[in-house]
Amino acid sequence: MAVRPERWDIFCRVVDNLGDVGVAFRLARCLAREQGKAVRLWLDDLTVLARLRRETDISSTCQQVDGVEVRRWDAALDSGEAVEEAGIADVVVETFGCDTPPAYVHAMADRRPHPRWINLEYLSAEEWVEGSHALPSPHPRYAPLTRHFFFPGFTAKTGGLLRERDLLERRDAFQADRAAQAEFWRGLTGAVPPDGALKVSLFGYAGAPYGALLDAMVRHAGPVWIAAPEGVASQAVSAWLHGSTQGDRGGIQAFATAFLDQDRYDELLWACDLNFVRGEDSFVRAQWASRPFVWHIYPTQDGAHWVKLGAFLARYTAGMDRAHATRLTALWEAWNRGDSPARAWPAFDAALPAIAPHAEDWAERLASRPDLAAALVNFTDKVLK
Ligand code: TRH
Repeated sequence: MAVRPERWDIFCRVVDNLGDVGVAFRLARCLAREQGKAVRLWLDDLTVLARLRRETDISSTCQQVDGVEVRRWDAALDSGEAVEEAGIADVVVETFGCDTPPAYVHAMADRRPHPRWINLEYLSAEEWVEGSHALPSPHPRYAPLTRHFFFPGFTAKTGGLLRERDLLERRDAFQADRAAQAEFWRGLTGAVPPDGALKVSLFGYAGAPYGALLDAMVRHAGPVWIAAPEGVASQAVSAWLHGSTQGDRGGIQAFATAFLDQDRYDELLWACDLNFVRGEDSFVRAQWASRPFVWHIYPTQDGAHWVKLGAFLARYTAGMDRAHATRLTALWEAWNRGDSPARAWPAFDAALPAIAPHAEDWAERLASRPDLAAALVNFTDKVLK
């Protein structure tokens, strides 16, 4: 008799921006495509997914998007009236502490065996993550129903990073294929970068010194080709171009482009020599692109993001030539403070040829570990069963 695939429910409530959904969808797709799970992704805001995957129907309560069953997480689920119809999964994942709907939790407590229950946390390079990863937290009211914390991370004592099985192979093929890259650039900007141009993608938060960076890049020895997908970065590029969405200024060819589909954004990262990224998902994708990058961390009111930024820089620059590490850190810190990179950019620019191999080594080291979806399945199979 055929064994039915294990059923997984992933809950994601949009806090802010795009990354919560970006990460949750990527996880759901890996679990469905690569781990053979029957996955339902419950989203409270389908418009964010529609930005990342244009095929999404924001009016639908249940749809297939790229092999993932996407359900609208609405009041009916919260009130409990839709819980019976929906049924309870074998494994329940709440992302970023979004709190599984209480009526659903109540039904989980009644189900035997209890579903395995995971809280997938935000990514951090901080040391304390290893001590918190995989810890149990019995539900105060429904014990022994227990939630386990699962942390992405950069070490073997964490859950690792999301990485589709064929990602690195597709990356290598694209980065070796000049014709594919030329076609990509033609599709995105209408033109192909000149040979030897420094190709840069820009994605970040409000407050980053975009104009000052472009001014500093004018001093780069050679042509610079900048692509900024629709958002605060593209608005800053247009302002720098005096209102145009593309143009040449001081040897810099800059483009305010359309927002790319999530998978095509990978190609932008692979096609560039340097990527400015932000948050969590693009931050990870830039590392898989195996190219130098600058991370605009999601700023928090309490300033805790500085500790998080420092923790990642410590891991990322370990083993790097100290002078190069200092130059990279100076640019990252100026970028995150919103300070002009007029001083930090030239030093970083000069070190780029030496930093590039480090980015490749870093990606290779990360790729030696299981991907997050596989680690999560292993955890729910081996540890929780
Ligand atoms: O949008 P973000 O700032 O999301 C952030 C993070 O999730 C962070 O962890 C969270 O605390 C905060 O929100 C509330 O950055 P992030 O994580 O890079 O997500 C952006 C998504 O957009 C990512 O999946 C890549 C995708 N993207 C595209 O699909 N096309 C594009 O053109 C661009 C620029 C990005």
